[in-house]
Amino acid sequence: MTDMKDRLALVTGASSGIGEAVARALHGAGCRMVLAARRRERLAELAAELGDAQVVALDVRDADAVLDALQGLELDIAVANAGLAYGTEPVQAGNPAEWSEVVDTNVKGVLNVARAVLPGMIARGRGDFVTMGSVAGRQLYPGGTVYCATKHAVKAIYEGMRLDCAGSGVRFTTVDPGMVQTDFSLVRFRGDAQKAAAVYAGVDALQPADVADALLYAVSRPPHVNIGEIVMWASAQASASSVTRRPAGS
Ligand code: NDP
Ligand code: 8X3
Repeated sequence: MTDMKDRLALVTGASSGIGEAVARALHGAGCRMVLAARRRERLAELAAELGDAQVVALDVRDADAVLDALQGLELDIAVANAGLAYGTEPVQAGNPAEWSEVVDTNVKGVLNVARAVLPGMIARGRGDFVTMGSVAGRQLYPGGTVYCATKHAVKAIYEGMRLDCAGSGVRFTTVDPGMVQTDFSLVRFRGDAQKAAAVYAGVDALQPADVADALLYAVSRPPHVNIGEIVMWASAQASASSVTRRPAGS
């Protein structure tokens, strides 16, 4: 493992779930943290707990705000993790306002962060840019068309950035998990806690710390090694649409 001490690391979506766990893991490995998301108070709580983290309240959909907030930072690691889904309705019953939020966050949000931080990394000849993809970027499932389309786009952006930055010294990694127990489903089901809980019923889903552990492995390899793609599943998940659950009550 490469020494992570004092590396400066940005995590978007650090106010919850996977991003929060990634921030804890990177901080635990010695990184100085920049925590970004919209909910400033949640970031402030995490920063207070970590002791020495910088808080950046931003909406990744706002290209100018992202550029203003991030372009001066001398980042060693950037984790473009912020993302969400709404609903499981088929396209023909979809809500264009929700499509816009999901596409703008999951796709343009990654591009906005990349535009802000890659020039500095390229100038310094090093850096890790990590995208939080999903198995939904590799497979489709019923009710997931728009979300899956955004995660397919994230995979394309990961591949494209590797080509755009070839020879620069910047490493690119996409971490693509299956089901992870977070607030993702609560957001997806627009606050319906019962529906959200049903997603994880009877199955040992991946936990945010599992994803953080894999991501930490990738960014802590020696400089000549680039872990490109990490696909990880709960052991009970065979595909994006196949989960084996324990019978109720067992
Ligand atoms: P959470 O809902 O727990 O976290 C989502 C994070 O994204 C929050 O910190 C939220 O912060 C942030 N976020 C959302 N919209 C914006 C925005 N416009 N600007 C800035 N930050 C934003 O879900 P997860 O931790 O599960 O999701 C994190 C990532 O992991 C997402 O990209 C998701 O697609 C991906 N993923 C999730 C899986 C799962 O099963 N949970 C599986 C595979 C991938 P705030 O609201 O404060 O802005
Ligand atoms: C989020 C989890 O199951 O919708 O990527 O693909 S899932």
